[in-house]
Amino acid sequence: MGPPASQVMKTTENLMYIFTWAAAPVMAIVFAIAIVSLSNLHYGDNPPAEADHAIRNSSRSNIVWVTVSAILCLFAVVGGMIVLQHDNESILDDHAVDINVTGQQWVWNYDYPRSQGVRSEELHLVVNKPVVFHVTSVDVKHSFWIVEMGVKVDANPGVVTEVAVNPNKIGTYNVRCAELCGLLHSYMQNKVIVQSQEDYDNWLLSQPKRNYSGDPFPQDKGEPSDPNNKGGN
Ligand SMILES: [Cu+2]
Repeated sequence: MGPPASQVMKTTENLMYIFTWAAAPVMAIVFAIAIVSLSNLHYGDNPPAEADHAIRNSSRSNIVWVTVSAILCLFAVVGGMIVLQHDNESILDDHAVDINVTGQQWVWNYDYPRSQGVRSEELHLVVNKPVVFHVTSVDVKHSFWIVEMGVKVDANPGVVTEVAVNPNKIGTYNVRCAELCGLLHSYMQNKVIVQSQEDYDNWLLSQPKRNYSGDPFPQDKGEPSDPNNKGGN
């Protein structure tokens, strides 16, 4: 995976680093106890009497154990909520761009509302402009995943799910399907191009228009027999 291409992914990555380092001493203690227990360094063939459980019977060590666990859990919950809050901010942003995402075995298609019906198989986004994805599927369950942006949401037939992100780095990234959806599931991937507003506008102008009104979801799914359908590539 390349470097993070959104603040959400950056924060998620930081959170993972923090948890890895926080978990490292716990792992060290567990391994140390396991090694001592499995070796002859311990009590050997003469274990102590059953009543001799200095740690299990100590209320002080129990209090410390419960308090530390609670603080770590609370930290995980609050950290996760802060990360997810970034998504919500993008959804509520008035300047957010809406893009309809349709999964089908085994491609992703993108429709750009207010573009007179531009549809692409390669996702184009504007740098530093929040985008809200309206995601659905025309056949089985898929999962829309922009790897480097930390975006992942189910694509279910008959339902529109939403997810938002603010791409903050110009470049080319990856979309994958994250839900096993049939034979060619592993090939269900394409590129995301994050570009400047100017490049994006030029790209949009250069695309064939299908002249659909820009409703949230077109009834026309682009059947090959439709003479007006020059979308896709
Ligand atoms: Cu899929």
